[in-house]
Amino acid sequence: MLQFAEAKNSSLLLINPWITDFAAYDFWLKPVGLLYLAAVLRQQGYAVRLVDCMDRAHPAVLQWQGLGQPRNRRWSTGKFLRTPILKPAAYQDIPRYYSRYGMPAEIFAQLCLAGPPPAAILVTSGMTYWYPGVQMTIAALRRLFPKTPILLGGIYATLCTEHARQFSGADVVIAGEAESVIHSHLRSVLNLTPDDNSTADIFPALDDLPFPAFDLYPQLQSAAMMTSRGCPLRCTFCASNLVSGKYRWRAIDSVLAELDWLHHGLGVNEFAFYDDALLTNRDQHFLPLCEKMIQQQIRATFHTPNGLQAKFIDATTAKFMQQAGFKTIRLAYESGSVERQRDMSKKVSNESFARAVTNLYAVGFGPQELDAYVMMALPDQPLEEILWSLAYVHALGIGIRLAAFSPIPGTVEHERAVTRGELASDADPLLSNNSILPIRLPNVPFEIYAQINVLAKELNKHLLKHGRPLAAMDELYQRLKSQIDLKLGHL
Ligand code: B12
Repeated sequence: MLQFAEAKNSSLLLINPWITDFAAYDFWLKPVGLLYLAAVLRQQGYAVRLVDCMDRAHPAVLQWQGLGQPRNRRWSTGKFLRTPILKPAAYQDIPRYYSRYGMPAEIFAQLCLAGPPPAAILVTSGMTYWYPGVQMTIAALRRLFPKTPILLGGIYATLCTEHARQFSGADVVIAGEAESVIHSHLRSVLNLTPDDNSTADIFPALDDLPFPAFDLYPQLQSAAMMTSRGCPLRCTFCASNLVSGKYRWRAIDSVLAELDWLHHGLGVNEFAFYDDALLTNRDQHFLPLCEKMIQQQIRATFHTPNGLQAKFIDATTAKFMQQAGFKTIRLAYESGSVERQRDMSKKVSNESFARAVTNLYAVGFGPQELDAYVMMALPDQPLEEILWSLAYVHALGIGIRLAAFSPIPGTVEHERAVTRGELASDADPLLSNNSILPIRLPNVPFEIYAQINVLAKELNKHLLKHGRPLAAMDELYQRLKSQIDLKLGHL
């Protein structure tokens, strides 16, 4: 048996797998969880290497495309490379192309083989319905390293653990946050025994964790940050409490030190906050953090792709966000139905939402920076509820981001869908893809939802072009409703 001290010579290969979906776009996508593990393992003496299939800025990927720099859109976002692939049987009726997104397979193989042979391979996973990408990645790794143990963790592994054990191809599947347990799993996989001083299994507080190992990227254009983990709310559709444990937050100085390292040390100018509840502890956490970011004059831009809770955006918060350099602000609205808002978790009301928008407008934000998530195809959701919500958001002068609902295993809505007989309890995780609208109303065809999507896009275009809404709320709602009624009449 190897001694623990020998772990210090063990080389580990960390992999962010390909995505398989109908669409995927790089909104500052980074495998933060895997990078935390990389940093912890490095601290414990392992030699770690990262191959991120979704790294658009990797020199080998750019060279393959004949590019010097990635083709970026606003704020270093951009399209992933796309390879059309056959649709899984569960998607045969969906009239859309299906693809594998990320680096070409030959580049992936080259990069995996470029270092010393790994003692073990750690693969992360994202959305549950991206599991075919995980399977493909693991199959490719098996061909390259037939005898090396492969460990799988991440969101799919956590929410669909049994499915992953059966179908992913990994040797070991580990659910949940793993900084505190990864070392003991590796010890057993690698047949290592601990040395006497090993404290690796003591659960680390967030501030004891090293910064996520972003320095493993050869070129970095954006980074994702987490100033907190978990969420105190229990929204019926959300799985945050199943994947992220209890709500807790980091010391501001630690967040600032990480920001400083990423910005001045690694040259990153675009930052996405991945927190589930960035504003919850506003007075002790977010506002003092912004204040220091402003004092330190960090010349970077900040984005909140995960929806913010509107009720916390008062005049001061809006002012601080503007001064600190926030450029993409997404608000969690979900639905204008008061009953639905109450049932979901009471996190938002139409009044608190409108107040947040007014406060953000007052400090100079506009449709370029602001949009709101509106959920579509929720259980028993009348079309009128969606249209009313769209009209409400647009009339306030901000963009609409339609987020189709899908029941995530382990959530209240999943349970409800199973009880109502709309979903099998062991349904294929592919059916949790929001693109396929798994819980749409039985008498409403797919085309109607597609049309609502088109209408939302048209409203957004109008707002960006003219800087003001197409019409006031009531008129707008009537217009949307008559357009959808017309379409329904034609079908
Ligand atoms: C940031 C985020 C995003 C980002 C992108 C994140 C990404 N890299 O893909 C954005 C904002 C773009 C996004 C979008 C969406 N998201 Co999102 N998102 C999150 C969020 C808030 C955090 C994920 C994260 O980075 N966590 C931080 C790290 C530290 O945790 P971690 O990755 O889990 O890693 C830990 C463990 O898993 C483990 N681990 C990880 N890797 C490995 C590997 C090994 C070997 C081991 C042993 C362990 C291990 O250890 C890590 C450290 O503790 C989660 C909620 C949550 N709290 O997890 C939702 C979540 C993943 N998203 C979700 C949803 C629904 C969506 C959307 C569909 C929303 C919508 N309707 O539009 C879209 C779809 C995106 C798409 N199709 O491209 C769902 C999951 C859905 C599903 N079926 O899987 C979640 C769970 C939230 C929810 N509503 O319940 N999302």
